[in-house]
Amino acid sequence: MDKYNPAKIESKWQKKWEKEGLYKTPSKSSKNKFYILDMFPYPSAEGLHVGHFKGYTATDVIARYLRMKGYNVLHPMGWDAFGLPAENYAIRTGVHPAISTKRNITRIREQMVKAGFSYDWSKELNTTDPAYYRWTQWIFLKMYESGLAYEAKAPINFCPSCKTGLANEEVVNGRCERCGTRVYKKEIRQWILKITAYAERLLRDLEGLDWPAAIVEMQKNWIGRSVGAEIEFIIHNSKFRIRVFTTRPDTLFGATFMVLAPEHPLIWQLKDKIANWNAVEKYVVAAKQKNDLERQESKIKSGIKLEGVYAINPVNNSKIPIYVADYVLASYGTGAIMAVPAHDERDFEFAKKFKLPIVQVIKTPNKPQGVASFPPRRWNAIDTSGLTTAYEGEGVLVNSGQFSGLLSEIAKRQIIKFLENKKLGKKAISYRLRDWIFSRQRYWGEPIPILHCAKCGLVPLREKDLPLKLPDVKKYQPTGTGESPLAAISDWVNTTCWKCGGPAKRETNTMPQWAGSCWYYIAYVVRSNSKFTLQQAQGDAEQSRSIKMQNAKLLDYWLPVDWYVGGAEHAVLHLLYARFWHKFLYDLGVVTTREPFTKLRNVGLVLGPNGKRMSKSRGNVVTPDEIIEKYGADTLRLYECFMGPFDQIIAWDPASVEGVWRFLGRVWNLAIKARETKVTKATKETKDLGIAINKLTKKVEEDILAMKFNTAVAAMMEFLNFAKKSNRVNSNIMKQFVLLIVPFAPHVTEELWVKLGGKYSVHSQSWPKTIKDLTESLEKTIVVQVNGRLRDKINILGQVKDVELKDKVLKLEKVKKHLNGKKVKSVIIVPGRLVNIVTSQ
Ligand code: ANZ
Ligand code: ZN
Repeated sequence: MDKYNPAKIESKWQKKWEKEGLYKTPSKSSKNKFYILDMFPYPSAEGLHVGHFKGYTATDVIARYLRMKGYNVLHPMGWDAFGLPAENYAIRTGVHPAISTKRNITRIREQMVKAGFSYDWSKELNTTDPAYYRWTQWIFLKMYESGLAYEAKAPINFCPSCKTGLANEEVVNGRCERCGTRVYKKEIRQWILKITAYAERLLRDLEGLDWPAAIVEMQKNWIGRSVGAEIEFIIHNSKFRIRVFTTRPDTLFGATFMVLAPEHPLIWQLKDKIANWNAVEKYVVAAKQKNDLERQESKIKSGIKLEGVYAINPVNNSKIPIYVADYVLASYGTGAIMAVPAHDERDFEFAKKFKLPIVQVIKTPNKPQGVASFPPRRWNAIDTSGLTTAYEGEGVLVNSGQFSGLLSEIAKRQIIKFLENKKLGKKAISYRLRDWIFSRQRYWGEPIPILHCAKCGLVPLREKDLPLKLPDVKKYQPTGTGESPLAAISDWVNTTCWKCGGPAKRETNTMPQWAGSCWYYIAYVVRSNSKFTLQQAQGDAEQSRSIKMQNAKLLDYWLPVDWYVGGAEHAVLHLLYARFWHKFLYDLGVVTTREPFTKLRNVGLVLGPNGKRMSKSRGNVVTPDEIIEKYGADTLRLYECFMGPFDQIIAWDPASVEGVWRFLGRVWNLAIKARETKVTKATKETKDLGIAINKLTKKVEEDILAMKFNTAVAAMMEFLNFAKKSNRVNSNIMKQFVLLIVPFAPHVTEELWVKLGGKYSVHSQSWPKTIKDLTESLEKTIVVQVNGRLRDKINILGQVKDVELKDKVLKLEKVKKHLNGKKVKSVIIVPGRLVNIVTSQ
């Protein structure tokens, strides 16, 4: 008997699909569009494992389903190929990153093709391709023009092992995200992107997104918007003031001292007034060695008093001491605080250690909180004196002069008004988000298209000078001096300034690994052949306008990405950076949507068969190759779907793979049998089958859209068991069953579809409608008469249109014979039963 043999069918169909461009997305179409996107992978030397394929299978199922539903689906793939691993490999082996990257890409692309993913490979892109990074550089230049890219010497997180600076987002628990080494602060010249200029929009626009709540929450916290006040404290007997940011202006009467971050410039400005300068300087230098996390986490607060200087509390004119302590961060707010030990835990600890006064100014009100009235009512406080820890809640003000008795909510507003009148304060909003450190002292990244000219200063390259290509180097070793290996290539570094013609040097820092992924989803849309175009300003004006128009239309049609799928680890890195660039491109008028990704779903981790995270060193990596080799791609895909809820962490289970494989074999056998099965009479059994396939159609559809692939597959298995028990599965029912499996197992279904008499390709078929009239699913014998006399019989599957039936009947040999050249006057059709041809006599 004809047996299921994936090896015999899978590559055959893959080749045919590829040759015919079956999955090419027409860029122009009257259909509704759907853009479904995977986070593109880094082409690592190890290739991809079955964990990566879980997400790719999911999007492929959805893409295939939506094509069947009549959408024009964009489902592209590319390579996020700049980054440290290729460079580190080059350092070890001397193989140029471009070469190793290319090799890895070839291998991974092959893995994907073998899995039958329906990517439109004509749109494939690679972030290290100069034709691509030309536009990454272009966007950078536009940011520079807009004042959003700036150069600064700043203390940044530096990884001593990778010998490069890192963005805040790349530091996880005080360690380098990539290699786990403890980072420290190092002052180096940097390129920085002003992501903070978009803080408010990045926060606000999270509202409308269909994203996992956890990711939205992480972005919110990362942006960290706090509403409060900026308050100025005059330094007694000096022209200087200390500006602080506080979320609790209502506690101002309890501010009994002030603290400056060790990096605060005021410390140096006050040098002459500070009696204990030597000790202060020593403290300041030592504090800089710690990273932010160490500073914030340490339980025992260190610090030093600035002897001889005092600040004046603007509400009560009391003189309060000033300290330098490293629990205050230079990079948040204003880098200085008013310390309110009674109501802030960190200040409380500090005050206890340095024996500073703790004045309670907030207490629990004796009436429920939150009822505002005008004029404000005064409340009594419940007595809670004798604090053993800080009371951090809001409440009613005590010991606060004319503000005593007010609730925090109202007192905040009134104290701000009071300060405004004295020109010593105002309402303020502070963000935790910091500007994005955008330069890396490494080789394998996009060169930053800027010149340093002795005469003109910073000179951006002109658009026509792009792309600025990465030159070849011999040594990839990072220098560790804060300069990238590019600095050693003098004939690349030394150039002439296009503005003045004088000597200039190229910027030798490169862009971080995240740059290329900030706009790749746009690049898929504007790609034609090997070119990309965002806005073409050069050349013939007429032509440039038309390209612009064409692009605008494409971008308008395709964006935003409707559905984006990838790992959750990018919550505040890629997903925040890409939103930032998108908003910038929106402001430039390149894109017309505010957000890049409407719907986002995270794929759950796949663990090795032993329940541990897959890794080479643990030896528990399962590759798609070995599964495809043994069972075929359809089994791999179906198992990726079947293994469990999409977003959950699940261990690979070889026994279950086996089960899925057997299921496909049974589907095959049932289809072969169905070809031979004629069902002519409606019975209870056929009726039940009809009901079951209808139910299944609905279930699979709903489950695909809800990413409950596992329950969809389980329902298919159930249906199969039910169908197998009956001898009534004909090719019509079977074809519908096959159609439901198409998105999951595209190869075997193509083969069975053709075997069942379907028209190639099954991937051009529509998703089946649920069968309305159950008799539709039956094979019917139709009596053919000529002038009322029985001449022939034909078998018809499902519903056939009258014209087609008429056509078919008139072509029958026996009918032709009895017509005998006479003219057909009319054709009478009794649906599902009879056709009578009436001739003129
Ligand atoms: C006085 C005060 C009284 C504060 C009180 C809190 C409670 P969020 O909510 O995270 O924005 N702060 C401000 N700048 C700081 C810095 N550079 N390093 C460390 N701490 C800093 O936090 C705002 C609060 O964090 C501010 O409000 C300030 O302490 C502190 F009962 O000011 B508060
Ligand atoms: Zn110049």
